[in-house]
Amino acid sequence: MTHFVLEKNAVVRGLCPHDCPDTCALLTTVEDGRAVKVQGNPDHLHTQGVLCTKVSRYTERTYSPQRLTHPLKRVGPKGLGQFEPVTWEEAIADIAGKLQHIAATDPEAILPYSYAGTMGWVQGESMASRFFHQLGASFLDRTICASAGSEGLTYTLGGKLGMKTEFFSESKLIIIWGSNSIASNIHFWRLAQEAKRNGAKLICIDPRKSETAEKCHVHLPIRPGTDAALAFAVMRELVIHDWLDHDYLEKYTLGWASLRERAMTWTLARAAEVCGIEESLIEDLAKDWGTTSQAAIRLNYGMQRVKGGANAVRAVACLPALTGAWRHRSGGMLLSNSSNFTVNKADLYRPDLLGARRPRILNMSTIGNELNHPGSPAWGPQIKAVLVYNSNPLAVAPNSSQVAQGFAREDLFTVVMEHFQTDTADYADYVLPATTQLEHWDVQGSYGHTDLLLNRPAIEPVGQAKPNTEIFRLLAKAMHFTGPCFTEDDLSLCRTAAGPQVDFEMLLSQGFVTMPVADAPFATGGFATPSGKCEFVSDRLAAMGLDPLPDHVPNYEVPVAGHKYPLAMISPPARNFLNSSFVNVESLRAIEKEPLVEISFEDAALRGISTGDTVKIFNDRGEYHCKADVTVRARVGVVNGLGIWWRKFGLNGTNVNEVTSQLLTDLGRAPVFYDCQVEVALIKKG
Ligand SMILES: Nc1nc2c(c(=O)[nH]1)N[C@H]1C(S)=C(S)[C@@H](COP(=O)(O)OP(=O)(O)OC[C@H]3O[C@@H](n4cnc5c(=O)[nH]c(N)nc54)[C@H](O)[C@@H]3O)O[C@H]1N2
Ligand SMILES: Nc1nc2c(c(=O)[nH]1)N[C@H]1C(S)=C(S)[C@@H](COP(=O)(O)OP(=O)(O)OC[C@H]3O[C@@H](n4cnc5c(=O)[nH]c(N)nc54)[C@H](O)[C@@H]3O)O[C@H]1N2
Ligand code: SF4
Ligand SMILES: [Mo]
Repeated sequence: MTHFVLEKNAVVRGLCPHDCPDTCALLTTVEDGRAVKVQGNPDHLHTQGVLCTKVSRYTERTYSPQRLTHPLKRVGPKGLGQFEPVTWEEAIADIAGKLQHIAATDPEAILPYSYAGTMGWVQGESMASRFFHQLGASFLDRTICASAGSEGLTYTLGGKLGMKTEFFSESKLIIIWGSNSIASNIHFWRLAQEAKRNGAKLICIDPRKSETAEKCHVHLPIRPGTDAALAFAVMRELVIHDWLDHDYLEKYTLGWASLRERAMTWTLARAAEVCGIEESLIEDLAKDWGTTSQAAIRLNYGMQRVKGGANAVRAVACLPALTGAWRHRSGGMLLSNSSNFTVNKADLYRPDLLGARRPRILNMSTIGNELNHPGSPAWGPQIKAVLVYNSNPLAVAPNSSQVAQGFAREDLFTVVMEHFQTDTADYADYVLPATTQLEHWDVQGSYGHTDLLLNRPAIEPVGQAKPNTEIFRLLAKAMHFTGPCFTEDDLSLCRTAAGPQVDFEMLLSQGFVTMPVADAPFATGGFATPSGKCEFVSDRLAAMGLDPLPDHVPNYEVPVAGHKYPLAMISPPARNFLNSSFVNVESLRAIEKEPLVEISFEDAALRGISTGDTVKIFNDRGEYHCKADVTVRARVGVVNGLGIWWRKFGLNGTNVNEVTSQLLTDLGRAPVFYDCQVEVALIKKG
């Protein structure tokens, strides 16, 4: 283990590991071995000394009386959360024995399940990957958040690349597209405010009149899943008014003639009908985009959680090339910057441990189906064991009744590594207490900016908690996996992850380093696509038998007059939660109060619903009870079921994912959380 002595009194440099584009630099004040304060590092450009409300309460979360402090073994029925404490030795020996027994028949019956509870490269997939590679377990396709948009972006721009976030402060037009920045990207909102003070116009495109939408100059409340239609109508306007940068189009793009042809079919009237907004809003949007130099789009993942999510991202990603917005450092677009970081995968994950084996890949987004699959020669063995870390699938995966049914299987062996007794932990055979960011080492990049950060432990582990890495080292040892890669300590893993190209000494002393990224990455082309151009048309997609051009792909579930589920439901996050993290932090839950659905005055009146009433949201997949909020935040025909509450805090023991489906996006195999038709009915007044 790391021979590293923690100081009893210190201010310790760290990083916020949550799934958030801001990736803040933290300063934790430690007094007498106890963390008393967590603040933003004022020396870090992107943090500017400020944290969101959630993480400012980090000590409350860390020292919560509900923290898991010792290993637990299930003693009651699955799902009820009845456990007794056991020693680490007993837990590890039993888990290793069970896994060995399953692996003796077929290691692919074992599945890791993890996502972004921590985005750290070390406490994420480092020792864990080595362990599962050696074991030969099934692979997990980590699609639950961003893979549709990421693929769309990658086919068009060549990678998860875009504007440097800091230059949005100089933009003259910012379109916030499918993002509630005030809730989920607060440091970007500060930049947008700065731009606004310097005269920039802010436009928000979002079905919900979010906290962000109401503070922008213009809000386009489009129907969920219609962003590509909007983008095409904008393109057509750009053509008609010749707001195009012909030189840029010619030199740095591929397939303009074909894209133009498709765009010309999207009249204002056609797009207005599909998007459910007035023509003039689209006309004005196009004019602003076409006539403002230094125009920028902050796209975010909210708009790709629908059937056509990847195509929508592709369509929007064409817009900056049409007008040559990329020529300016304060123009272009940003969805994600994560391709600027290169995790040293070969050394960190050690895929070589697989040898000749090529285990099957199972999709985390359809875990409900997968856990209930009996196994078949084509599909492979039935899943017999799941090891969950950094994720809470019972709450976050779609179609939860199926997920719950799967995890309730008596013949399934489930291990959950967690900070808290989550909905998923309630179904575990063993719950293992994990350390938080204040208690372990890590290193990671960001998907919203271009700095790499290091996290030092500030305090000793709370109770008997152990880092994920240590849990996998212990399991590896118990399963007789030998070799130095199974004993590498966490500080060394940080070094391995960062790779040789990073100045690790600077990372150690300063806590962050900036990646070498050009200020205006595509000013003169240089896209990371095979052609080096912005690919409106993709030969790679054509080779896969897919449409080489972006298109408007309608939702799976669309409102049909007279249909029994007439309302579209989106389920963006509540501001004070981060996915299902923080829901159990009492002071934050007190702000969000109760699970609720936002519904328009018109839709509420039709159903006799008033604010504060208890309602049910339902469809053929299930029903979810919550409180109604009759509000202008919801547009007619769309309800907003704010997420992601723990099921056990729900009024009927479910959450919003009870009604979402396991269907997948056009590209990227991602879930379609915001492509979901429901009905809402009154249960109880007041
Ligand atoms: N406070 C807080 N911050 C978070 C998170 C959190 O849970 N809470 N989650 C983190 C994670 S995991 C991620 S991936 C990022 C997500 O970052 P964002 O993608 O910015 O996520 P949201 O804030 O959910 O914003 C999505 C917005 O998209 C809107 N939307 C829904 N459907 C559509 C559509 O079809 N078209 C358009 N144009 N808009 C649509 C929603 O109403 C919502 O306001 O945020 C991260 N930050
Ligand atoms: N309906 C609906 N569903 C959604 C979404 C939506 O908008 N609507 N958003 C989706 C998105 S964008 C995402 S990213 C997923 C998020 O899904 P997840 O990544 O599963 O996110 P969380 O719900 O925050 O769960 C993370 C868990 O990891 C734990 N954890 C944190 N750090 C550590 C650690 O160091 N070690 C261990 N062992 N555990 C740790 C936390 O305590 C927490 O319980 O949810 C998706 N689900
Ligand atoms: S959740 Fe986001 S905004 Fe909040 S501290 Fe972490 S990185 Fe910063
Ligand atoms: Mo996410």
